Amino acid sequence: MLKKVLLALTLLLPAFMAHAKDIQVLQPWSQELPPNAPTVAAYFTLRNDGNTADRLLSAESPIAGSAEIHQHMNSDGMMKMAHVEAVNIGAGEQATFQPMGYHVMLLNLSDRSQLQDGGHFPLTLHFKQAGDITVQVVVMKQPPVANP
Ligand SMILES: [Cu+2]
Repeated sequence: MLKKVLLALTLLLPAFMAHAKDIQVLQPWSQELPPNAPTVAAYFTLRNDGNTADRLLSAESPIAGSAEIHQHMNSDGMMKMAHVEAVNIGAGEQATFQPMGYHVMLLNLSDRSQLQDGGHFPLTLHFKQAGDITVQVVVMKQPPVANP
């Protein structure tokens, strides 16, 4: 009996998944920047495995005074960053946060000790349905080769 329960628990906990709810946060990463860069961007793919739409409302990290959801957009040939209120992820859909697209921008950095290649820092994402999900963002010199 106990063995069966343990086996079931093990099957429910795939190592790379952030949590057991409907929203998966895949491959969270950040680009290594010069040591004095004023801000840092975090990227990831959100996948909604559930059958209701969800919404990323905000984010926070202990290494930053604040975090904002941003989008890069081309306006009259100029790339600009705009603050977006929230990002929707429909049932069965995914949203990719990547350079030149959506990103979480970390402002007023208070701890830069992990911001080099191989470092990592926590990032908590607040979803309307799924609640809070905390992931470890890996700092990389080169972007990950393949997106999930
Ligand atoms: Cu930004």
